[in-house]
Amino acid sequence: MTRWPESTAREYRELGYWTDETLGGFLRERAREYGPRTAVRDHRAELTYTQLDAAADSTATRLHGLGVSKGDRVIVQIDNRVELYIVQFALFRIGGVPIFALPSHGQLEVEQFCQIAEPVMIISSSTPQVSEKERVAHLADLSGDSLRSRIMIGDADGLTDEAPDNVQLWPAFDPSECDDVPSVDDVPTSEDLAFLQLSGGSTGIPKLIPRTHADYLYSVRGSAVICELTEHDVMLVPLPAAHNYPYSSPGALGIWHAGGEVVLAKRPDPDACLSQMVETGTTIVPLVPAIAHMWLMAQEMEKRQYPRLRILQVGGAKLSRDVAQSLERAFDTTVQQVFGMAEGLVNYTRLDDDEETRVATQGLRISPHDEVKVVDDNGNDLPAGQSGHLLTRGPYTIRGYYRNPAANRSSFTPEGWYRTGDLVSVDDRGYITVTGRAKSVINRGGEKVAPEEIEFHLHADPRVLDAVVVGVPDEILGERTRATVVPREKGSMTSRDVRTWLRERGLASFKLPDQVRFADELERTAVGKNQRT
Ligand code: OOB
Repeated sequence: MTRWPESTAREYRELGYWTDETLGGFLRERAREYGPRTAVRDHRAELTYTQLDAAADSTATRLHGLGVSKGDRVIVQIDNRVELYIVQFALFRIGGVPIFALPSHGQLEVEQFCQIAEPVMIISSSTPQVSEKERVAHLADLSGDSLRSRIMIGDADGLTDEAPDNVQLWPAFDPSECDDVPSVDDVPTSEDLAFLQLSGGSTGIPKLIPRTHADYLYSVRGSAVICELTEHDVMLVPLPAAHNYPYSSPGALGIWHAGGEVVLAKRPDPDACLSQMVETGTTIVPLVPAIAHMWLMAQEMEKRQYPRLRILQVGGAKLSRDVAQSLERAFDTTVQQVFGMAEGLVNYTRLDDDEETRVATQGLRISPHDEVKVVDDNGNDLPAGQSGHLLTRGPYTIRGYYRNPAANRSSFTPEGWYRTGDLVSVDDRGYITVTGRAKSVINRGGEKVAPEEIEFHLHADPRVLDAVVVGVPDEILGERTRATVVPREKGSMTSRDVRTWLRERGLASFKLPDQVRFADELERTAVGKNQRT
C-alpha cells in the first residue's frame, strides 16, 4: 500500500487530523456515550448503541475463531440490513479488512476481487446456490487458495445437506446472543489499512481503494461538522449502504459520531421511502440525482410534509440547477450537493450558502488541507474560474490503489496528486463546479460503468464481430449505456441475447447495457480505434 510521505503524515498527526482512534474503538466510545439510544434499524431489527457494540464483539469472536486475523481480507457483500454494520465493526475489531462489494456485483466481480485481494472469507446476504460447493472451490482456486470459508446471512432455504463444511449459514442477528469480547493480541492501529472500497472504475478491472482508520475518521468528523449533525439527527439510507457516500459523507458513520440514528431502507423507491421519512422523522437523506428525480415526481403528486427534514443531499453525479431548485421547493428543505470519490476528496455545499451556490456548484472541500488544483491537458496550472483536469491530494485522499502499480502510474503523479478524471472549474472561494469528464467512465445515475469492460465481454461472445459501448444522455439517469454490436452473421442476435450473454458472464446487473443497437460496421476514428462519442 502506497502511503503518505512520513513528513506529510506527521503534519496530519500534529494538526490533530489523524488520531489514534480506530473504527472498532470509535464504536466502543459511542456505545459508552450514547448506550441506550437507537443506533440503527432496518426492516426487522432495531439496535441501540450498546447492542451494536455487543453484536460487533460477539461476531468478532466468532470470526476470530474461524481464523480471521489482522490484515486478512474478507469480501463483505451484504444488502441494507443491520448485519452489514455488525460484520464491518466485527472485522475492524480484529483487524480483518473488509472489501466492500455492492449487492449488485455479480459473480464476475467477486472473482476479480478474489484474484486481486486473496481474501480468506466471503460474507454475503445472498441465498446459497445449489452449486455452492463448486463455486467456493472455484473462488478458492482464483484466490491462490487463500479463501477458506463462505458465510451466508439469512434464511436457511437453499443450503443443501451437501454443503461443504466451509460454507456456513448464519441466522439473522439475535441481540440476546451477544456476550463475548474478542481476545485479540494483534490489534489494529489507526494508521493500518481498515478496509478496501471500490473505485468508480475507468478501466475494465476493478480498482481497490485502501483506506486507513485515521484518514477515514478524519473525513467523517469533518463531514459531521459541515452537516451540523447532532444526536437528534435521523438519516434514512436508501442507497447501497456500503458505498462511500452513504457510509461516510457524512453517512452512517457521521450520524454515529454525533449520536444519531440510521434507518436502512431496503430499496430507494419513493412510495416506501417517502412514508418512511415521515414515520421516522428523517432529518437528512443522501440521494443520487436519478433517485432525487424520482422522489421529486412522487412528492409533487403527494405533497407530504417533512417537518424534521433539514438536508436533502444529492451527489454521485451532476445535479441540474432546475432539479435542485424544484427539490428545495417541493420538500421545503435545503439541498446539499456532494461531489466526492471513494479515493478521498469530498466537497459539500454548506447549509448557509446562498441559493445560487447551492443549486449551481458542487461545493467546497472538507479540509483546509485538501489540496485542489486544475490543470490543462499538458499539466500546466490554470487560473481560478477556468475549466480543466481536477487533481487532488490531502489528509484523506489515497496515494495509490491496492496492489495495482499500472493504475498507480496513470492515476497518480510522482508528487502524489490523484488524477480524478473529472473536468472542473474552481472559483476564488474554492467552490468546485463539475464541467465534464476526461475519463471514459459512464456515470449511470451515480453507478459507474467502464465501457471497456462491457466491450471486453461482448468481444468474448463468438457471435460478435465487433462492439462499442457509449453513454447517451438520459433525462432521469443523466446517462444510460448503449451497446452497438456488429454480429458475425447479420440478424443472428437479439438485444436479449446480448444481455443474457453478459448476465451469464456474471457481470453486475447495473452494467448490462440499457440499450442495444445492431450495425453492419462501427465508425472508426482516424487512428482506427472505435469511435466512442
Ligand atoms: C462517489 O464516489 P465514486 O467513487 O462512486 O465516484 C466518484 C466519481 C467522481 O470522480 C465524479 O466523476 C462523480 O463520481 N461524481 C460527481 C458528483 N459526485 C461524484 N459528478 C458530478 N457531480 C457530483 N456531485 O460518487 C461519491 C463519494 C463520496 C461522496 C459522494 C459521491
